[in-house]
Amino acid sequence: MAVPRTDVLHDFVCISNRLPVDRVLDADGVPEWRTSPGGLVTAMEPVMRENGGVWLGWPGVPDETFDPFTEGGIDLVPVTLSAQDIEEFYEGFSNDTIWPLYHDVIASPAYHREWWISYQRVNQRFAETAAAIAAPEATVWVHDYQLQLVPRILRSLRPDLTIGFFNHIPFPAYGLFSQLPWRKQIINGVLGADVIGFQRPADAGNFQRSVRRLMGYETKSARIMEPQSDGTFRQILAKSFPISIDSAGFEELARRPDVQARAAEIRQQLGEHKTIMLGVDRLDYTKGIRHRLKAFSELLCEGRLTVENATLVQVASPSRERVETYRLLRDEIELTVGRLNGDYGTIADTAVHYLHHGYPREEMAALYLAADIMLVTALRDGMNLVAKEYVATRFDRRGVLILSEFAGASDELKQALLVNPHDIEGLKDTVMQAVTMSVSEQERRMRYLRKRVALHDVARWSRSFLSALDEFPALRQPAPTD
Ligand code: GDG
Repeated sequence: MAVPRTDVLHDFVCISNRLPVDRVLDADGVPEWRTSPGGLVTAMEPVMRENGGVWLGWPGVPDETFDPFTEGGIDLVPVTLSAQDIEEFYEGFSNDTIWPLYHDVIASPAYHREWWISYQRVNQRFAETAAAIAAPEATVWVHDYQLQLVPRILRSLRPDLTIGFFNHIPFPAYGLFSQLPWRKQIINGVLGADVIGFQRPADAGNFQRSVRRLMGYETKSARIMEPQSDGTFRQILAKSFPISIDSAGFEELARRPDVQARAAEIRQQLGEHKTIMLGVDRLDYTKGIRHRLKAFSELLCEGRLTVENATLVQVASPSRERVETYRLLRDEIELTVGRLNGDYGTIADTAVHYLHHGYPREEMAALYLAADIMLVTALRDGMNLVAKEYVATRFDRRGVLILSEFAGASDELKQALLVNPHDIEGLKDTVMQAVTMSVSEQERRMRYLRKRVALHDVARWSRSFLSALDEFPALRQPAPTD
């Protein structure tokens, strides 16, 4: 295994809570690293390859310390987290406080002071590690809601660095954000960055409003003016940089003969003549899986769809299984799927094919290719890469994307059938519109969608964020007081 050099400092450092690897046992029971799926990995993998640099994060194994290593061509620097850190910082503050709060309190956020203490401690550790491996005047790109205090700590340790922060999830309206007992500390933590990126303009707007309300700082369009002790202002850029996917890579995957053969096989196994609907989500309450199942079940109940002519494939990849809300959600979804299949299934036809697994990328692409209708019904979602992946895969210009207006992707993918997933009648009508959509309309919509996703890919996303950071030295000159 190649080992990145630790005796050299790095010009580019990417930091996220999780490294993009999992520790698995090989056939002989020997542990090895395997690249893991997920939104952030999908987005950052090509960026890291292009820019070189190191990725710093937790390798997914509690209480174990690992030396830096290289996997899938990316140099990785592991940060150690204890079992207690995982419980309090990760499962607690990150996923049971910030995650539900930032997703419009779809589930109730829990506020615990000991989780907050742990969050501060772990953020300090990440920042100190980054400070130790970054070259003079290096660029550091910090990712996501688990690490909102890192930019400020890093700035105080290493004022020479250029620091970017990207928030992959929504940023809530002030009326919700203001619930957080540590709201000022979080805003101040993020403001340590030079450039702060959000998925949607609305997220950036919400953040700026919180800055004005809580800190009293002035904002001028995308600029935030942070007063300094000498009477000058430090400028911070806070705006939207909508994330995307490796569009060409997805199309290439979809064009592979083995992937196409697999798509044909899936279609054949599910029933050639059926309308195949697909949902692909982490099993998360933000994704609107329950609303989707409700709409589908009512369509079956009303006879607008039958199990002979339609089926729903729901991939629900396991997620955050130690967090209580997620355990309850899983129980609820599985009960609903069981009922639905019991009520409407026959020996020959299954209403819902529920798959609680993670799959290789090839299988995901084959599923996208096999699906007539892709259902993205998130109640709140930063972007939703699945919507973009479906579009990128459909080089045949067939298929219909049903997309929630509460997913960031709806800002760009206007030719999808946009829905409010809370409106079950509206959702049902939209599903029926998709079922009956002519091939020519599918092609017309898909052509627009594909153009957008091809042009605005992940490389463009990272280039625009990194060039905003590159331009920053000029902005760092204190603005005169006027
Ligand atoms: C967060 C934000 C934002 C899923 N199951 C499997 C698998 N996946 C891949 C999908 C997709 C990714 O995981 C999921 O990305 P999403 O964007 O849909 O959602 P989150 O995980 O919640 O991501 C989100 C994103 O960060 C990026 O900024 O868009 O709003 O919540 O790429 O394909 N991949 C494989 N097997 C699976 O079983 N291989």
